Amino acid sequence: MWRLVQNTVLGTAILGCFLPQTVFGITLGQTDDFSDGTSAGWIKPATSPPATASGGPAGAGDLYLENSSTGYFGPDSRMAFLNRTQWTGNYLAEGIDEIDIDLANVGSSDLDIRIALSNTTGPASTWYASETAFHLPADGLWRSASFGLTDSDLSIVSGAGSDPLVTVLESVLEFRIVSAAQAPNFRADAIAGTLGVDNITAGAMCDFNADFACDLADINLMYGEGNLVTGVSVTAANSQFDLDNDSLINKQDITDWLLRAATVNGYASSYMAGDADGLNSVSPTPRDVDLGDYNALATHFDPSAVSAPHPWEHGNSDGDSDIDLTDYNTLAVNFVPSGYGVRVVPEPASPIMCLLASIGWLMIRGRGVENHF
Ligand SMILES: [Ca+2]
Ligand SMILES: [Ca+2]
Ligand SMILES: [Ca+2]
Ligand SMILES: [Ca+2]
Repeated sequence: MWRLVQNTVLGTAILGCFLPQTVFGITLGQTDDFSDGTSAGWIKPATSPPATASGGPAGAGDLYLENSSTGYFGPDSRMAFLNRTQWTGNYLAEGIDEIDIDLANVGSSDLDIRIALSNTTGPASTWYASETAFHLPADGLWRSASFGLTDSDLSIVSGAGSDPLVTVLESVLEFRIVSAAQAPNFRADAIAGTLGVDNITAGAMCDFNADFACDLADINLMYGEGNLVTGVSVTAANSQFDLDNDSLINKQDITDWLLRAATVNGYASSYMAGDADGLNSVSPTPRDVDLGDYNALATHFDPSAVSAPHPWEHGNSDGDSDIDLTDYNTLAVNFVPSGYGVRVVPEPASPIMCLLASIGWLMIRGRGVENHF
């Protein structure tokens, strides 16, 4: 009996090593480019999936997905298609807060594209949809659209009050691309149209150089926009840096970036201002504000900004042109040489536990053979 229980426990532990740790597959940076000629899991439940066509944003030979709708009655009347496979899962854990899609309207009616997400499937579910549609004139030109996944980007359009947005983003089960002109909606308009989509990409707002990492290079790109203490006005060319959407790139955007980047990199708390050498670290690497950070600041101390520009790693935590007492005081207030944001992550199926369980299993199996039960 003891052996039965022990064998069962160990057997279960070993089995756990070989089962997928997550059921669904959303990952930061994943892209559907339709280059294999399939619809890549995008479907229309009542009819055939949309088909690929040639002539995407990269030109002749670049395959894209083309979805048509009739505008009349029946299953093909509405401009919508959806995914219940690789676009499901935990968007928050992956740090995904932006979906980028190349779009072309190859039909004859203007379209207004939104994304919609639910943590269950079907019309009775909680649905969030893009607050603002991406207007797509019927001119056949390819355009790059970004759809945010934050509270200010998405509105609840069904199941109001049942699940907050974070709950849905932690377990997305259906992802839709729809055309809905009048208001946020997970249901598409009945409209005669033909929509081309390509390069559907899961991105992060804190990634400014499109390498699907949020690190030192990105915050320094934000610094390159100008003096972030006085603030920089937003234009069409630099709007990606305005993370809080107040039309000014300033201190609050640095604060937002430090939190978003830490989330993408697996930390439960923000990077701290003053951590001059810490922004390229990824969880579980410890973070600190220590003498190393102080030395970086002291080495580059430049209150008159004679040697400007000063990037983050010089100890310039406020994003202006100097390294001065303000930067020093921030570092001093945040000084924590023992490390910050430390948390213990239980890993029941870690490789070491799997190895130990396997060894225990083999020992018991071996003894069982030897004793002939
Ligand atoms: Ca393509
Ligand atoms: Ca980046
Ligand atoms: Ca540090
Ligand atoms: Ca400064």
